[in-house]
Amino acid sequence: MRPLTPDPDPAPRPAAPGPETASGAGPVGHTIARLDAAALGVAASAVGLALAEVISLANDRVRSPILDVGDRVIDLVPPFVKDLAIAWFGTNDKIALLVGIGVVLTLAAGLAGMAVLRSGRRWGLAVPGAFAAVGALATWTARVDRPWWAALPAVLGGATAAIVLVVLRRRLDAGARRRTRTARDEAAVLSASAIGGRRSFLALAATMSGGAAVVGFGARRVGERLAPAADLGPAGLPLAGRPLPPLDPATSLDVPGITPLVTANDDFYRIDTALTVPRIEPSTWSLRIHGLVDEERTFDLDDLRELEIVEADITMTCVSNLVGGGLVGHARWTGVRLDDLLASAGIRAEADQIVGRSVDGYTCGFPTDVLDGRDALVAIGMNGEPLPPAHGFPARLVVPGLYGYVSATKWLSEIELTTFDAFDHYWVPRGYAVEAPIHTQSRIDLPKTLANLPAGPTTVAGVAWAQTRGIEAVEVRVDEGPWQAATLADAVNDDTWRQWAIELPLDSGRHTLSVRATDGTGAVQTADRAEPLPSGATGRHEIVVFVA
Ligand SMILES: Nc1nc2c(c(=O)[nH]1)N[C@H]1C(S)=C(S)[C@@H](COP(=O)(O)O)O[C@H]1N2
Ligand SMILES: [Mo]
Repeated sequence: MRPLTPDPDPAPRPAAPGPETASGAGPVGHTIARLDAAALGVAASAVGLALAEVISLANDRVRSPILDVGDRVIDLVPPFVKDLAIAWFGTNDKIALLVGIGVVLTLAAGLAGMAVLRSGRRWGLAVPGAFAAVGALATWTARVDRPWWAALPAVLGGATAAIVLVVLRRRLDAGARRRTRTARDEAAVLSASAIGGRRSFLALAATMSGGAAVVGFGARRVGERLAPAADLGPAGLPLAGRPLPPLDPATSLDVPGITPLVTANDDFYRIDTALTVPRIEPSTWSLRIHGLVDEERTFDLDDLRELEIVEADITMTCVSNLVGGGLVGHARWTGVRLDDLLASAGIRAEADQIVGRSVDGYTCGFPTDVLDGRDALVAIGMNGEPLPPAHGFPARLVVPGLYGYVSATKWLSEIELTTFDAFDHYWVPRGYAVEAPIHTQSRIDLPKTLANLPAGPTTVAGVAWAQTRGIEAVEVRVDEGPWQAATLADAVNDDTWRQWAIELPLDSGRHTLSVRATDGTGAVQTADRAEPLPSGATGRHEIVVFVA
């Protein structure tokens, strides 16, 4: 409801044009003016931002200021904030960021509108000017080089917002003058025409904001539609020269509800710094291998097809995975061996770091030591399909035994041979470790934590991983009882997680179940707790259950 309190000071005020008039019309006029001003700010900003989205459809080098500001926020937040965001929102962290930006923008636009009303027109224009400047700066400071005109959407959007602000404010001023005139005829601020004028202003502002939102979101949808298809063309995903046999059934346990050995592409966790998934036209894609090499090489997809295509079963893990968390998944990858590719360029003796760079400027970096015969791949297929866009189409790195942030560059565009002295990969200046081998970990997936169970035998099951070392044993204990050996599914290889299960008799009461794994070197998973930052979480997964 609109505040209908009578004005306690109905004395007529001098009619002076400008902001003072609107905000000086007594408490009622004052409230009205503030809301009008906020609506003015929001409408002008919405129109400017929507225009920016439309212009950014022109081509993929002209950038959306909102998305670029989001990208810079991702680059600038301290890593603990990133870990918190992942902990709170999981893979929805990007949606949370966009919603956050939307809320901040709306508040800023509303406050800006109010500031415009209080100060002169010139100051008011500083607000869209600042929006445009922040957007342009975000575009120009991207991780990849951008032409100056990449920021045109921000600049033109800002200019449009400024124009809308001026025009709407004229309208608002006219309305305010009308109201003050009626106030002079006493019955005042609440006269039908004043409210009517106000209503029509608010309706106009709301219509503009709503229309702009539809256009802006519509432009994004159109942009997604225009994106090149993640399709390897009529030839499809090449088949491996010597395909791997289908997985032996003995590598999976017959336990209902156990985490499947192979993670479906749609269920595979996704972690990256890309607010919008980079979409790459496969016919224009190429991979450049350069730096400390004997001969620089460039491969397009057809060139890769000419090389020996291989398959490998590799479990990937994110350094941000909490003990017991879900940022781990397993796939059968198709691609070319990294050692083959690099051998074709010739690695110079000084090189000790292999850097993978993405089309969006993300970098990973890992030691040349991993060229030790393990199945490090430039992958183009995941579980028999081309890589899905979110997982790096058309090509990515996959290196067994290393956390994804140091090894698994998606949307791969360059591999550079360099030294650790000369280059820090993306997460290093943000506090993460330079080198990051995966810790031995085990997870209880059944029963769920805090489950209510009937007394008697209970199946406890899950997965354990120690890529490159393999899993030799998994043990479970109830409360402080003895460690009991779980049954293991057959191992696929040392780079693949292993399912485990055990049936335990549980008596009634509250119990803590703990798990620990032993890797192929005989080392038992540490009980020492560590946070993901800087080199991955450690400690044992424990769950609590209630037995009736
Ligand atoms: N281009 C790019 N590649 C990237 C990242 C990224 O932010 N950008 N994140 C890495 C991290 S931290 C992980 S854990 C893996 C996750 O791969 P997935 O999303 O396919 O599971 O990708 C890696 N590759
Ligand atoms: Mo990660």
